[in-house]
Amino acid sequence: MELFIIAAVGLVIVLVISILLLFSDKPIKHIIAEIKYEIIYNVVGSKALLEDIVLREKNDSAEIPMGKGKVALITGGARGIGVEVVKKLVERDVHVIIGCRNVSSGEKVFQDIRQEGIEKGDVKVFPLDLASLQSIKSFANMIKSKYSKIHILINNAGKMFGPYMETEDGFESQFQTNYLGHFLLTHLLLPELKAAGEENSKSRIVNVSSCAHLVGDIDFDDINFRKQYIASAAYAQSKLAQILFSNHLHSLMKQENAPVAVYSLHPGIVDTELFDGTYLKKLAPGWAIRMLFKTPQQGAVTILYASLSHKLENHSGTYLSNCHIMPPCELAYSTNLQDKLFEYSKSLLGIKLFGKE
Ligand SMILES: NC(=O)c1ccc[n+]([C@@H]2O[C@H](COP(=O)([O-])OP(=O)(O)OC[C@H]3O[C@@H](n4cnc5c(N)ncnc54)[C@H](OP(=O)(O)O)[C@@H]3O)[C@@H](O)[C@H]2O)c1
Ligand SMILES: *[C@@H]1O[C@H](CO)[C@@H](O)[C@H](O)[C@H]1NC(C)=O
Ligand SMILES: *[C@@H]1O[C@H](CO)[C@@H](O)[C@H](O)[C@H]1NC(C)=O
Ligand SMILES: *[C@@H]1O[C@H](CO)[C@@H](O)[C@H](O)[C@H]1NC(C)=O
Ligand SMILES: CC(=O)N[C@H]1CO[C@H](CO)[C@@H](O)[C@@H]1O
Repeated sequence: MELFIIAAVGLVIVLVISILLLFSDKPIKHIIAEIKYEIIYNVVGSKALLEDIVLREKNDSAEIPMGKGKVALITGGARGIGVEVVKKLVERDVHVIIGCRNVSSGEKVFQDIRQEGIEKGDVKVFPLDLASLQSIKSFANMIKSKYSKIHILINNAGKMFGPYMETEDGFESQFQTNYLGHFLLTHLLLPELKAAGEENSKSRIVNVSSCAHLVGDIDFDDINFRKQYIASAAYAQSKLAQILFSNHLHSLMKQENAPVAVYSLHPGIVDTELFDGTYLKKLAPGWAIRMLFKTPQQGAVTILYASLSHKLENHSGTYLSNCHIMPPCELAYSTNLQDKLFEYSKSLLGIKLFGKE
């Protein structure tokens, strides 16, 4: 039954988009590329949905240990999956820092948590807009002045699709919000992460990527998609870049013998506002989405697992889905591509030594 709904919804979306595109005034090459991406996304998405359905119940009961004394920083903790991550971390007695664009919405999240009667933990909210390198630097300075140790960094904030847009720094907005902004944030906070880690209890960097990385590639000649913008290709590129970076950073930390573990993950296909404005939301009936997608609470589980589970202590550098270590795509292992992207990102940001200044 679920298989049938997934196939039907996917087919309708591909058809409708193909028809719409044929009537648009885009060049035929662009139309073919968009349709190709649409088909591949539907295949990858359907596979991920099935995986979630098969594995989801097991992980609703995933064991998440307490985190008393730990400080966790999450980007985008005031909406979507992030809210549920914050709530569960506070329940586990963690001190949570939320970086988000609207500080009062972050504070509202904390009020709601206290109103639910959860007395443990704490939440502090600071302004962060990943679409502004200046904002990221101010945010990091603020955090560094208040905290000497950060045990968990959760790079969660993200943006999907949408019309072509460049940030104030001149980068395609998904590339900067999902990848480059987190690259800079991780660079700036690495000293505090290193300070918090211990030999047998490493600090952790958790990158919320996506199964969409499977269809991604890195286009160094046109990283901002100025020549031909395909929103889904740009999203996939940004999510692949996160995983490449995770893997590279893992090697770097190992070389330095630094007590920092890194994980990247796919949270599942989750019913959040991330899909607002997509054809999926416009065409698929609400009941089908509720039946097939994870709730934000379920989407938070793998992130919490990566943040706190003892079982992962010796598994830095892995990619998780449904609390399960999974192989990412072949490209993610390419050390050539990892190195190239790492050097390229450093040069874009004017960073000489990563994590040191
Ligand atoms: N939902 C899914 O099915 C799915 C699947 C795979 C991966 N993911 C990934 O999971 C993560 C969370 O997604 P979600 O589903 O919770 O999406 P969501 O409900 O749309 O929330 C997105 C979050 O990102 C923040 N954000 C966006 N742009 C930002 C910016 N410029 N600066 C700071 N924060 C910004 C938002 O904060 P504001 O409140 O300031 O807007 C919000 O907290 C994303 O990385 C997404 O790619 C989601
Ligand atoms: C910020 O969040 C608060 C609380 O959720 C909300 O009332 C307000 O409208 C938001 N402001 C903006 C500019 O979105
Ligand atoms: C996570 O990805 C960001 C880019 O999105 C990168 O800057 C950061 O170093 C990565 N961290 C890890 C541990 O992979
Ligand atoms: C991780 O590896 C160390 C060193 O080999 C070992 O002492 C420790 O018990 C391992 N931890 C877990 C949770 O497996
Ligand atoms: C923490 C936990 O229980 N994770 C489980 C999620 O589902 C997979 C697949 O069944 C299990 O192998 C994991 O152990």
